[in-house]
Formats: sequence, structure tokens, C-alpha cells
Amino acid sequence: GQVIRLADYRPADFVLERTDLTFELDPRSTKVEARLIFHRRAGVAADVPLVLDGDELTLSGLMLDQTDIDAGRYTATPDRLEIRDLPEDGPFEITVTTYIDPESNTQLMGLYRTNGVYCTQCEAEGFRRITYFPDRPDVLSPFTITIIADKETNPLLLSNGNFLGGGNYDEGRHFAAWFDPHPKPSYLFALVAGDLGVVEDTFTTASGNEVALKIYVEHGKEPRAAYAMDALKRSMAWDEERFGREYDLNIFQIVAVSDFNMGAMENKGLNVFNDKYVLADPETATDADYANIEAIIAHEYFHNWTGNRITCRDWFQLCLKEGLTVYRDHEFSADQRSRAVKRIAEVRHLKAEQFAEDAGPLAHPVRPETYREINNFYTTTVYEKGSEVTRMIATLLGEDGFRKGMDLYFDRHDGDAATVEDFVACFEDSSGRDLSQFKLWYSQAGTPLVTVSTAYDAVSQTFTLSLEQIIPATPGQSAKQPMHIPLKFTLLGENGGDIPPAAVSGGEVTGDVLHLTGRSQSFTFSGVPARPVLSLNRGFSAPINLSFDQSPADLAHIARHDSDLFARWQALSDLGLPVLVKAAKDVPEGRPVTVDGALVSALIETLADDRLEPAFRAQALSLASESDIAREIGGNNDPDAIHAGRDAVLKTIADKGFATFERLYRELAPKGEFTPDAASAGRRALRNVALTYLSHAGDSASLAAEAFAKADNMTELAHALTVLIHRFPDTDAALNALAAFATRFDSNPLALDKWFSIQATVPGETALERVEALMKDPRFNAQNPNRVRALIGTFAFANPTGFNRPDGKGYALLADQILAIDPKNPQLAARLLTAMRSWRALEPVRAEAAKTALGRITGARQLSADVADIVERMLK
Ligand code: B3K
Ligand code: ZN
Repeated sequence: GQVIRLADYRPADFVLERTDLTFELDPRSTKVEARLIFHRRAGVAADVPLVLDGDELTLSGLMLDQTDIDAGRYTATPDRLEIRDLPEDGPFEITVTTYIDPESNTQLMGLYRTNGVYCTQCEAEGFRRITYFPDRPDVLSPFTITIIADKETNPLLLSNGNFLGGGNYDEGRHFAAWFDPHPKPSYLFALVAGDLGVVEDTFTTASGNEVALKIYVEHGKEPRAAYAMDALKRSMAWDEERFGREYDLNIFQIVAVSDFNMGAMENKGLNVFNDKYVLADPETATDADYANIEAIIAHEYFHNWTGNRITCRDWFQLCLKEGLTVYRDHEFSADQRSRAVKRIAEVRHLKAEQFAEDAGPLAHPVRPETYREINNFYTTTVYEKGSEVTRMIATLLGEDGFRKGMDLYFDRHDGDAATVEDFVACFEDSSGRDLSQFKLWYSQAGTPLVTVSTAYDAVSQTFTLSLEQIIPATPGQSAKQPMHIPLKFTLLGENGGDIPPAAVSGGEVTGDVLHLTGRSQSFTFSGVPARPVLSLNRGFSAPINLSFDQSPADLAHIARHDSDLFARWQALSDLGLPVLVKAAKDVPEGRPVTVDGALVSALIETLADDRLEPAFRAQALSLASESDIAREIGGNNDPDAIHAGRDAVLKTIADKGFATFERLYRELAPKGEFTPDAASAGRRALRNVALTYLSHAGDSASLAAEAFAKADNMTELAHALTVLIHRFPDTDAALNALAAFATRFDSNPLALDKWFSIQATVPGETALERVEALMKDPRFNAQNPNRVRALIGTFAFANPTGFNRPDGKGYALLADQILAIDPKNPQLAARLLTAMRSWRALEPVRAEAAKTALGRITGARQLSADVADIVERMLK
């Protein structure tokens, strides 16, 4: 593929006024007739042709104003249709006819079939696989859709917008027509047809409009959509309350399908979901599943305003809808659950995924300036760092100031295809604050490193804080400008309360936010009566790494006293990380692993503190992951040493806190009926953490076996199975549990995915043989993205010791799978390949093996643009 550049953006030559599509559905040969009304944009010369995008299309009919066009006036190839000699002014109608084959569409882009259901996925460039079209997000029009299909097999005929009507047609067929009055780009088009069950409800908007809500699932699965429906209604109410945004059609529909390349898709009025993010019941869904369903239902619904009513001018602006909408779904979940615990989970995820991406060969700015394959830019940088950038705007302007800017954005840009500049200008105009330096967050890649040093002078009662920022070099960007970094902070006194300083000099401080804008900067606080303990970057107000030699005693002080629970968690994590890093170095040298006493007592004190919510305690006791430790070490990493070191630290904590873990494990046993609410989920999370530690202290499988036998919910059942299989893999208890789980959930693909994932993450080199054996299991299905991700994806992304076997067999397995999947589903293949994004940070033997596997992929013939782009950037 060729390189597309932001700097080359030009508006389309023709304006699309209306889109009228008729589908005659057939599994192998669906007829698509597109009637498109265009006019030439003012100032575009009369000899400029109309160029429409296609992808693997064959043209079978072409008319201008209902008359066939002479062959000499157009050129059609599978990926392009050029029509010449079109009217200079005034509207004209082009009718394009194509035939497509949904059944053989394994890419899952465009119109495809999943379990006998017709379904579409058009973002980013899938619509061009349906018909020739100006398939770009800045070409918007109202759509009228007519669907004709066999009535018996497709009782449901769905598309975007409001239902116009339908009726019987010839030969056992029927039809339905839909009209979406809100102009939209083609990527938001959707069509679904088939035979599905439905769950129905209604929502009355603040202005009194009644909206029909429908969630479609496979027959028999309706009860499992109840939680999703509840989450949808809460999302609709929240967007009215928090952002003043009401829904704008008389129907909102969600369809759950079992073959989907990602989580879900925000098509106007007709969201299509991976069923993993719709279906839930206590027997088969974990608390994490419930939380994900709530977040993703909200996310797609929130796109109705941030993404659909205001869309993106071009795909470089993807963060405009994604970063903002992630921010909105984070805030929603924070309001529905515990804000601090939600923030901890977000930051863990951000560091594990986005910081890793930003530190490796795939690093790119939140708003990239070039791409070869846009599908590869639906990244954690665009989404999660994009959300953090939005959060920083809210931190700079305050909650009310942020709302004012958002109101202006909705007022000013409703109906537009907008840019990041448009968005930021709304906050500048509504607040009067200059955000020009701040905007570097969109263009500079890399996680800033802020180095901190402090000094207290008792005589003058001044506290000085010196900061220096370094933004690491990333691909294509070597020299960087200093950024505007908003750091929330407090100075803690000896008794744990906040010390309000009398005055500050050296830079801007607004309320509890310190603005670091220079490359290096010193802030001096006067009127500080005693040496304070600095709590910095509270709430993770900026997505940065801090290098701050804070003493264990100071960190323990923050962990004990900060009024911001997030800061307490962060201090505990900062206390733990060096211990884990040191353990990873001690193990290969044969030195005993020692664990700092301050860490152990801070952890056990937190664990035992019944005033703290269980979900927080569960987070506090969940040590940094193996990949977090690897990132902290930064290079020459040995995953086996990291794993062994971390295990030894866990065991020390387990031994020291044994009595407390045991008490909590017993006390937190479920009472009464299962409910998925956050408080109950928090108790289950803490109980699971206790079981993990107890399994490191004891050397028998009996407790986990008992937990497995007694679990009455998937959160505890899956965790007990994980502990059994990971810690006691060859025991009868583990093998029996594994077999029992598979039998019990034989007919439930989502639960069976967990069975695959749990085995794919068994630590150590035996995982490879397990994964190979599971790939031959009749229940494995290489065509289903969820199953492939559950086994191959989990192995590559979440099993550091198993995947990174020193002999390179893990990489070889992944390379084989990528080469096998790529011809059928390039997006899935490319996504799996990103599991190797940190390969350069491995010790030399593994790094060499990884490079060999990557080399084998580049050397293969006929790679998709998706995989070619990733592997080439990875090797650069
Ligand atoms: N907008 C979609 C993602 C589309 C991915 C295309 N490769 C889901 C979301 O972010 O809401
Ligand atoms: Zn999104």
C-alpha cells in the first residue's frame, strides 16, 4: 500500500446529496443497486472526473440519470470507478449495480455472513466492498435503504435510521425500507438480516420522545441480554445528564453476532456487537465481562454524538471520536462504579498496553500524520492515550470549563466532519486559555519522562520542586518540544493532612494542578512549616513516567494517608516495582529474593483494613504484571527471570500475610444471590486475590479445588480453574476441573473461550505444546476471531514465559498462524502480530529468535497490506 499523508488532505470534488441503496440478499450473489445524487463542488473544473472507491468489486451496471453510460466514459477496476464528462453544474444521478458474495467474505469487512445472519462492518473502508462509493468520512448524506430477502430465513431486515415500512414481495421474499435523516458517511452504514431473538424496552428522552430499544441475539439467548439493556438505558440517561445529549431517532437497535473482528461498531441507530460484549449471566460471565459490557454498550451509544453527529474529516482525526468517546465511557463507568478503582484499572491498562506501544517500533502520535493501512491505527495510542489527552483538557479547564467547551463543540460542529484543531479551538474559545503548546500531545509520540527532585529548607520554610521533562525519540520523530504537562499534586504533612502552601513561584499552579511547561522548571513553595511529602501526578493527571527517588518511607506515608485513593495505590505500586525488578535480577544470579519490609507491611496493612473497599484492596495487592516489570527494566529482558522473581515476591507476601488472606478468603465467601454490582464484584475480586496468594503459600491444590467445586459464579469458577491449572498443572484436581469445565460449557462458545485462554496462559515452556494440542482440538475454530484470540492471542499477548521461550518456538508458532490467517482475515492477523511489538527489549537470544520469525513473515509472498505494514515497521 502507498503512504497516505495528512498534509495531502483535499475536500472531495463532488458533493453527495443523497444515497439510495437497494439490496437483494442472496448468500452467494447479493445484488446491490446504489443511486447516488451528486453535484460538482463549486470551483471544480468541468473536466474533473468522479472517482469512486471499490475493493474487490465487479461493475455490472452503470447509469447517468437513468440512462446507460457509454463504455468510453468510464473506467472500472476492482478498486476504482472513474466516470468522465459529468455535468458542470446542477445535480445528477449515478446508478451503480454490483453483485457481491457475502458467504465467501472471510475478511469480515463489508457485507458478510455469521451463523446464517447477514451483517456488515464498514469502518474504516469496508463500504467500498459493497458498492463503488466516495468511501471517505467527510462525504455525508442521508441514506434510504431497501432490503429484499427470503422471508422465512430472514424475518428480520434491519438498517440505520427510522423504519419506513415493508411488506411481501415475490417468490417468498419480503422487503423493508429504512430512512436515516441524519447525514452520515458510509462507514456508519449497517445492514443486518436473518432470524434472531429480540429483547425490547423503551427509553423516554428528556424532551419526552419515546425511543424503542431492541437488542437482537441468537434465539434462546434473550435472557442473557438483560444486563446490556440495563447498561444501555443507564448510558442514555447519563449522556443527557452529564453532557446534555439526547438520542435523535425513534429506534435504537443492537445486534450481537459471534464473528466480529473487534468489540463493537457504532453504526447510526444500529450498533453491531461482538456477542462477547452483550451476553452475560452469572453462570458464564465474569465480573470483568459485566464491566466490559457496560463500558462498550456506553461507548458505542456515546458515539451517537461524538463520532456520528460530529464525525471525522479524515482518518487521521480518528482520536477525535475515539479518544473523546473513551474518555466519556471512562467517566460513565466511574460514575456507575467506584471512581478510584475504575481509575486504577484504567491506568494499569494504559501502562500495560499504551506505554508498551509508545516505547516500541509501533509508536505513533495520537493523531498520526501518515499511514499505509488505516486499520492498523485503531490502537491503544489513539484510543487510550487519546482519552488521557481529553482528560488533561478537563483537568486544565475544570469540570465546568470542560462542559462549556463540549457544549460549544456540539453547537458549532453538529453535522460536520471535524478535525482535532476544531475540537481544541472550542476549548480555547470557551475558556480563553491558550492551548497551542498543549496540542503537542496530539502530534508528539512517546511517553514523556519527568524527572523530579525536591529540597526542603527549614530556615526559610520553603519547599522546592525541580522538574525536567524528556520526550523519548520515536519512529520518525527524533527532536521533541517540551509539552504542557498538568500535574495534580498535594503536599502531605507529618500527620497525613494536606499542607496548604502560602505562595508559589517558578511557574503556574492553579488549585491542585501544577503546570509543567518548560524543559526544566523549579517551583518554590513558601510558608511550608515542616518537610512535606510530595504526592505528585495524583489521579494520573498526565500519562507520563515519573523518575522520582522517593524514599520507601515517603511512599508508605502516601500509601497510608493520601486522601486520593488512586494516589495511595500508585504509591504502593511505586514501592513494589523496584522490589520486583531487583528480584528479577537476583533470581538468575542465584541470590535469594528479599522483599523490603516497608512494602510487606504497607501491603498487609492495606489488605487488612476493612474500612477500605474490597475492590481497592484487590487492586492494591495485585502486583505489577510481568510485562510492567519488563517495561520498568527497559531492555535485555529475561521473561523467565521476571516470572520467577515475581513469584518469589508473591510467596514472601503470601507467607507473611497468610492469616489475613485466610481470614478474608473465608469471610468473603458469597452469601445470598449473585448480583453483578461493583461492590459485590469487589468482594469477589479480593477473594480471588486471597486465593492466589494462598496458593503460593501452600503447596497443595486442595483449596483451589474446593473453590472450584463450590463456585456459584464464573468470576470465582474461572479463577479457581486458573489457579489449579497454572500452579498445580498435572494434579488430578486440575485435570478433573479442566474436564468438568469443558463438559459443563460445551454448548457455550464464550465460556469455552475462557477454557482455551486459561490453558494458553500456563506459565513456562510447556504452554507451547498445550497450545499446539488445543489447535487440533475439535472445539478450536480457526475461522472464529474470538476463538483465535482466546487461544493464539492470549498465548502471545498474555503468557510472557510461554510465548517467549528461549528456543523461539513461541514466535514460530505465531508466525505460522499469522501466515495462515492473513489470506482470510488480514485485520485479525495484523492485530495478533502486534503481540511482538516489544521484541527489541528482549535479551539477545530471544530477540534474535523473534527477529527470525518476523523475517519469515516479511519474506512470505502475498502479504496483506495490514500485516506488511506492521511487520515492516516492527523491523525498521
Ligand atoms: N469504531 C469502531 C472500531 C472500528 C474498527 C475498524 N477497524 C468501534 C469503536 O471504537 O467504537
Ligand atoms: Zn469507538
